Order: sequence, then C-alpha cells, then structure tokens
Amino acid sequence: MPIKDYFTDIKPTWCPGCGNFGIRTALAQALDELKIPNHKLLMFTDVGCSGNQSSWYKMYTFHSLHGRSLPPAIGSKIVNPELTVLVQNGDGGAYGEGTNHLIHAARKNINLIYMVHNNQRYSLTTGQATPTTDEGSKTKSTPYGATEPPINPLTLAIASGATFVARGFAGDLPHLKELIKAAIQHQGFALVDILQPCVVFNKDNTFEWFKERVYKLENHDTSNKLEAFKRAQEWNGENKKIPLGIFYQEQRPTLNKDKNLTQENIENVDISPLIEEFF
Ligand SMILES: Cc1ncc(C[n+]2csc(CCOP(=O)(O)OP(=O)(O)O)c2C)c(N)n1
Ligand code: SF4
Repeated sequence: MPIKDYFTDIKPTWCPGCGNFGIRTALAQALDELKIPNHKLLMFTDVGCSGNQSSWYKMYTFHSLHGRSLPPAIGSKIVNPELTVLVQNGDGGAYGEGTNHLIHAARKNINLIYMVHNNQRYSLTTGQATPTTDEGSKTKSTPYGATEPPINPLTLAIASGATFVARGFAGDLPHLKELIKAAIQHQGFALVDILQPCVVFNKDNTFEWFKERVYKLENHDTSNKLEAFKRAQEWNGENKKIPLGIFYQEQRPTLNKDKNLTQENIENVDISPLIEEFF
C-alpha cells in the first residue's frame, strides 16, 4: 500500500531538514515492501523529538516515559507475539536513561526492532550532551567540550547478546530501508542505530559531515562476533570513516517463537488463596 497509509493526517512538528523525516520515510517504505498491514504493527516511542511521532503513525502506538520504551514493548510482545513490535528512541533515552533495558532486552533476545534516532544530543530539551556526544563537542551542557569519550552502541549491544546489530544513516534512505527490512525479518532482538543529524542543536555531526565519512561494510562476515566488534570499533566518535550496514547477526532462541515464556492459561486457576494472603 502507499506509504502515506502508514501515517495519520497529523503533520510532524520536526524542524525543517531534521534527519527524523528520512527515518520515517525509510520505515514506511520497509513496511510497505514487506506488506505488513497497519493492524499487525505496534509501535512504542520514547520521550524526545523522535518520540513525538507516536500519534503520526496509523498503527497501534504507545508513548512511553523517557528511557522506558522497551519494558512496555517487551510486555506487549509477550502477550501479542503475532504483532511486529517497533520501538523508536532517541539516543539519550536509549543509551542514557534506558541503557539497562537495552542490555537485558538484548540478553533475553526479545523479538523486536529497536530503532535509535542517534543525533548525539538531548534535542527536545534543546541540545544537551548525551552518551554518544563526541568527545570535545560543545553543547549546552558542555560549553567547554564534552570531556568523556562516547559510548559505542554497537559494541555495547553485541556484548549484551543482541542477535542483530546494524548502523544506518538518515541521509541514505535506500540503504536504511534495507537495514530496517532485515531487522524486521530477523527473529530476535534487532538494534538499528541510525545516524540522525539534528540540524538545530548539533552543528558538528551534520549531513555533510556524515556524507564525507560514511561507507558501506563489504566482505564482512556478519556471523563472526570478533570481526563484528572490530568493525564496530572503527568509529568511536572520532574524526574517522564510519561503517554502515549489518555488523552482527546470529540465530538464537527467542521469546514466543522458540521459547514459550508466556504464562500458562490461567483461566481455571484458583487465585483466592493468594488474594487472602496479600489483601
Ligand atoms: C527520566 C527523564 N529524564 C529526563 C527527562 C527530560 N527530557 C525530556 S525530552 C529529553 C531529551 C530527549 O533526548 P533524546 O532521548 O536523545 O531524544 P531526541 O529529543 O534527541 O530525539 C529529556 C532529557 C524526562 N522527561 N524524563
Ligand atoms: S531539534 Fe533537532 S532532532 Fe529535534 S526536530 Fe529539530 S532538528 Fe530534529
């Protein structure tokens, strides 16, 4: 169906030129090519510029607290295994407030797609430094330059047990669309970290800056974990070339499909002793 059918009539409030627009288009194109109907889609968004989009999509959506998009997504996937569960997060929420959830969702190999709009800033709150801000970058909260090296989301996810780890760029939509499609088709926890220029609060990592540095992984064995670590380490926020693509993928038992982690049918269970004990 046309990609506009994945959107409501509400117009995005993002700034003109924001990288989020491209991500939204690439996602809708991926859903369209995979022919996933609206009623089979459940999207969770976090708090942030990226998070604001929950009411702009024609599908089931839930706007979570900041850094807490994964817990409700995990719960929903447990009880609705037939739905495609998408989670859209800013990097601040994903790699700051919500890091613990990322680690455990990856470790448990929860079958969902975690798309992180990585603009290296807390943008909705006007541009403070996040864990992915480049060392030395001047932001509202680091006027003399960020003093620590950034977190590497890819190595963090691989080390935590994620079974699909990829990096895309909001300035290369055909490639990003293919990554999103692969993440949706993957059975297990899929992280897609997306370089998303914030044209207002990040004057360091602009579209032009990325375009000069990104390149696509080729001849890379995605099943080789050590090699994946090595390639993911090529960029740690420095002024270097930045690889894009699927870094790591493996098949491991996942929730609902290979392991029945859902509750037994409790319709006929007598819970009155429990009620007596606790109330
Ligand atoms: C637990 C918590 N901490 C902080 C905030 C304040 N807050 C709201 S939006 C936001 C910035 C969001 O940044 P990010 O997650 O990177 O998303 P972006 O806006 O860049 O898309 C912050 C810090 C909050 N709402 N809740
Ligand atoms: S502040 Fe940045 S991330 Fe937020 S809508 Fe504007 S350009 Fe996009």
